[in-house]
Parts: sequence; C-alpha cells; structure tokens
Amino acid sequence: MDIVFSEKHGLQDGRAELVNGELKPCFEAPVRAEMVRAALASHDLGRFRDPDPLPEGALARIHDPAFLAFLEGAWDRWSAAGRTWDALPLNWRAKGMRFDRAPDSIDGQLSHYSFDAGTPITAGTWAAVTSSAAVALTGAGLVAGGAPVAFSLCRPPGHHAGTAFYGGYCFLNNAALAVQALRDAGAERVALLDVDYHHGNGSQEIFYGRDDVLFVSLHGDPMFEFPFFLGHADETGEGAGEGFNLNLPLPAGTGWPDYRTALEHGLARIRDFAPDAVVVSLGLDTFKADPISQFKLESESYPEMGGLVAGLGRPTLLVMEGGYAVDDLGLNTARFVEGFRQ
Ligand code: SP5
Ligand code: ZN
Repeated sequence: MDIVFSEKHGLQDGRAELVNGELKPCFEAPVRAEMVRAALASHDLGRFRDPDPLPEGALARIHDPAFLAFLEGAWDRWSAAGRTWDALPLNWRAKGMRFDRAPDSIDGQLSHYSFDAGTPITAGTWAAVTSSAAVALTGAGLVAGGAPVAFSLCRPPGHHAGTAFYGGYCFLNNAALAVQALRDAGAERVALLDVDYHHGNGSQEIFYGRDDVLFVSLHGDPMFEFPFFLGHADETGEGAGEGFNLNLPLPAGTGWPDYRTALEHGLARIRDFAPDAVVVSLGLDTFKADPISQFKLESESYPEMGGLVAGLGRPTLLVMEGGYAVDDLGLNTARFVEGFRQ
C-alpha cells in the first residue's frame, strides 16, 4: 500500500483555539501526523511517497474561486493590519442577517467564510492546506490507476470544509477533492464513507444535490455535538441527490457494538449503490480517550472496523481526518489499516 505524506503539514501550527471559553493550544497540531507516520512506518504498512504537485484548477473542481482567493491571501491581509497572533473570526451571522454580500475587510471576510473560532489561519496555512489537498489527489490518482487501496496522510483535515467555508480545523475538503478526481478519472459512482466522530458537514454540503456520489456518515448526534447545525438523520439529499445522503447520528457514550451495527447499515447502503471506488474520511476521534469526543471505541475495535470497510471489496482511498488522543492515534490508525489489509 502506498502512503502519501508531505512534511509541509507542519506549516499549519496554530497557536490557540477558542474552547470552553478559553484560548487553548490547538488540538489539531503537527504531532498528530507525526504519530500516524511513525506508527504506519513501524507496523510496516506501506511505502511512503511524496505528493505530486497540485494540478492547475484542481481545487476549483470543489471550491468557490473567491473562497480560494480569500484563503490564499488571508494571512497577508491579517498581518498587514498589524495583528501578530493567528487570524480568528470574532462574529457570525444569525438568521435575519445577510448571506448574499461578502464584506471587504479582513475581519468581515473571516466571519463570512468561517463557521467557528477553532480554525486559525497562520502564515503557513495556505502552503499546508494545498499540500494536504495534493496528498489526497495523489492518493486518488493511485486508486484511479488500479491500486486496490492507498492511504493519504492528510493534515490539516478536510471534511468540515465546504464549497465556500472553512471551520472545524479544516480549510480545503481533501476527501471531496479525491472523490471528484476519481469521478474525473472515469469512476461513475463514488461512495464517501465518513467515520470521523464529527459530522462531515462540508462533504455533505458539497455533494448534497448529486446522485453520482453517495455520502454516508456516522457521527455524534448534532443535537449535542459539533458542528451542531448539520448531520441529522432526516437530511437525505435534495433534487437528483435525494436518497444519496445517509446520516447515522449516534448518542454520547456509543461503544463498539452499537457503532458496528450502524456501520454495517451504512456499508449495506454503499453495497447497494455499487460504487466504482470508495473514499473513507478516516477520523480516529471515536476512540474512548479522545479529549474532545464522547464515543467509547477501544483500540481493539479498529482492526474490525477496517476489516468491515475492506469487505466492500472496492478500490479504496483512506483519507486522514481527525483524532486527538495523540498517544494512541498512530496505533489506532495502524490497527484500522491492518484490519483493512486482511
Ligand atoms: C476534523 C475534526 O475532527 N474537527 C473537529 C473540530 C471540533 N472542534 C470543536 C471542539 C470542541 C471541543 N469541545 C469539548 C471540550 C471538552 N473538553
Ligand atoms: Zn472529528
């Protein structure tokens, strides 16, 4: 199995996020990817390779050009305004305010394009997120070229980022870019299975009106968990996409037996869809010791989870998303991949 990885992930190293009313060190930190890299290497799970350069126009297959221009220039505008800490938004719209006009100022645009105060833009953000996107697209190319499975060790993660918004530690939607690249390479139907603990609201938004991409997500119920405003079971797709979005929200405290039942339900829907390729948004924040999550999966759950997903028997790209229990993140990721290889 090829493992695509870039050292440039380390250029995203935010100083703080707003959590529980305090500015705290970012949970989404460079050590995460280093732990995964070390564990995949020590378990001898594949060959590491660098990403290919980003093809011209690849990001605009998913993201709004004005949003991309904003992300690329945001740090320079923020620092030109004399700010020395990372760029964070301070306010958002509520119902009754306008969504149809972007403000001119950097502060107004941070608010316009984001949905949380946990996702700092730094001097290195653009370089890191474009490299993470390249890691995903290179993995998609390997799967499109006939690899049965490949691992894109993306960081920063991507599944909370939408057509024209960032948040939830995500800026560009790596998994969605990979899905689109597989479609563009000839796959007629692609399934996107999201097992990150949080609902993949960006991925859902991107594919909500489409019947060529089936989105299936297992996650903490948005009634109690971030991102709060998407991820309910009654969101089933719209227009041509009706029936091609399956949300499986689960309660706090969910352990492996109930998780497995929901996963088997999601996998049955994917089998029925008969995809030419599968992309997995692989978050390991379902682990019992995750510091920001409330599921109770054990390390021993991950080989079985990987085995169940592998049982789809389709060409599959694994795309790294969340997971914040850094001492166990590498091992849990390796265990998922081991199960996948059996
Ligand atoms: C990719 C990904 O996993 N993004 C997750 C973003 C979650 N950000 C919100 C974190 C809020 C944590 N609240 C619980 C605090 C427990 N001390
Ligand atoms: Zn997550």
